Amino acid sequence: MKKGVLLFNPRATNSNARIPNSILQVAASIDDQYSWAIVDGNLEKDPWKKIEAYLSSGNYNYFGCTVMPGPQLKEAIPFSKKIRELFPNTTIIWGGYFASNQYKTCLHSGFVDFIINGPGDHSFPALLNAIENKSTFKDIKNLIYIDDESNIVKTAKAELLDLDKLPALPYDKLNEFYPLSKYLCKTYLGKKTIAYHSSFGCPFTCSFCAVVPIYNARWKGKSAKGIYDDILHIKQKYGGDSLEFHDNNFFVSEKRTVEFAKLIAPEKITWWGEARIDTLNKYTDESLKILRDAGCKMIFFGAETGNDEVLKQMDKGGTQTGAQIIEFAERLKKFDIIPEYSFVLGMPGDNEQKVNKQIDEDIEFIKKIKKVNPDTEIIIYIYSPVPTEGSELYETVISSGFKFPEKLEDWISPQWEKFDLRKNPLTPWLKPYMIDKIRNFETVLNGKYPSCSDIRLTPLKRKIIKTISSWRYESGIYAFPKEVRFFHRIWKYRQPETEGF
Ligand code: B12
Ligand code: SF4
Repeated sequence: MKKGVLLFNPRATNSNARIPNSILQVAASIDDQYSWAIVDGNLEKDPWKKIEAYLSSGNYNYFGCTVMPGPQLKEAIPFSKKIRELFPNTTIIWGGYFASNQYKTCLHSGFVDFIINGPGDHSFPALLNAIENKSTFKDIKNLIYIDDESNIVKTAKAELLDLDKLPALPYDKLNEFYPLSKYLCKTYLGKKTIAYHSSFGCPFTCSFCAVVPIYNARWKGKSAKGIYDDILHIKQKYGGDSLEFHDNNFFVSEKRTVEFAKLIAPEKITWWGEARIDTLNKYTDESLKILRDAGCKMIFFGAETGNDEVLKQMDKGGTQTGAQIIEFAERLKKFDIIPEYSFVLGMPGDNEQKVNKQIDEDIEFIKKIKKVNPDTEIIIYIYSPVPTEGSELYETVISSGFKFPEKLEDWISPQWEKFDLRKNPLTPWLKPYMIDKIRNFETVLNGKYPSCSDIRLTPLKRKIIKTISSWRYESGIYAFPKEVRFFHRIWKYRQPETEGF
């Protein structure tokens, strides 16, 4: 008899749990063939207790875990290891960005049996069926495993699936495990924010991006009508009033975005998504106006840097330029859409002086943007390499002496945890004084311009922190901003760069 599948979403956040779309989509893929249960680490005090109870029941012999870098590893690694020890007959399958990008380390751990490399919608049921029927794995696409000769086998990538033809996400069944109301959280967008994912991949190849090795510049989106129907269902049945698109790049198709905006406009829903500056800059004024009128309040963009040479090194060049980044921030002001610009500082350079100079230039560039559009939200990341084997940037990184951990458990050591959060990248070219400079500037910037996404900061608190940070921001004296940090700490300032969104 076929046994059940236990799906686990390790804790990624301490507050505001989002709908766990990754495992929910995986659940949808097997819903008609296997029984399944979900344990969501974001909503459990002691998820291990629950996992142990499910596995002890004898009704589950597959454990599927979604894993992105960072805090999710703190549960994914020890729990999978314990399952191997206590329930050795359970097959352990990992999916998600960390598993796909760090597949060698995962498989050599001895407690990850299979990795779904990219979308699991067809591959996961195919894998379960192959195990049940004792048939071969090599023809299953998007799969990585160790074969009988101890070789790692990476099977062919599947064509991107038609999202309109995939089964609907089982929201109602999720609601039986965890009330959906717990996932509709209060954000700056609304009181019950829905997290929704409407496309696979991204058509671009930025050399620092973890999406590239998985999707190889491919993108496929669900139809505007399909998205609208899903959102309407959640709105009507569960009261969702606002929306975060979790797509890597929601705005690829102007036609689809505008069509969706026209459909959603009467619903009075405020929404947010991620885009490219060069893509959105091609949208007509009319389209941008339609988006804003339909509730699009803020859009996240990877601005990365103002230096055209570095943009080229990042493979962002050609169409995105420093001048365009500034002009576009100004253009969006006209439409009352807030640009949320993220920057990647600390890219490799020919020598120490060059790396440091680039950081100074990026800081000045960010200040220029704030001048033309002070509402622009700025997110600063420190460059953390991703293993895009074969890319020029990856070769530069490896030749500088940088090495990823060789053992899976090393990823949960404190220093690698910081790497995951893009806080301390452990890259040899970045000296401690440079990291301090970036962090100090970020603190002062967040003081002078507190994020509008921090809904806990009252107008008075905003005013106080802005006032005390102003002189540092204007004078460029960012070192030791203890007084700003003090207020951030006591008021628990929210940083979208580590907490997500
Ligand atoms: C939602 C989200 C979060 C949420 C997590 C909410 C939750 N789970 O409760 C929050 C906001 C907490 C978060 C945080 C972070 N995130 Co995040 N996050 C995402 C986001 C936007 C969506 C994930 C999602 O739901 N996708 C929708 C599902 C349907 O797609 P999917 O995950 O790819 O799943 C499919 C396949 O991968 C596969 N699959 C996935 N899991 C599994 C499991 C099994 C068993 C199987 C069989 C298959 C399978 O099948 C699925 C269906 O086809 C992604 C970007 C993206 N578009 O995916 C980034 C992303 C995963 N995050 C990323 C990162 C780096 C982080 C952070 C570590 C850093 C940061 N600053 O963003 C932080 C960590 C901080 C913290 N406190 O945890 C990166 C990972 C990059 C990398 N180097 O690998 C991504 C790719 C964003 C990016 N482009 O940089 N994140
Ligand atoms: S546009 Fe964004 S998601 Fe696409 S490859 Fe570049 S950084 Fe990654």
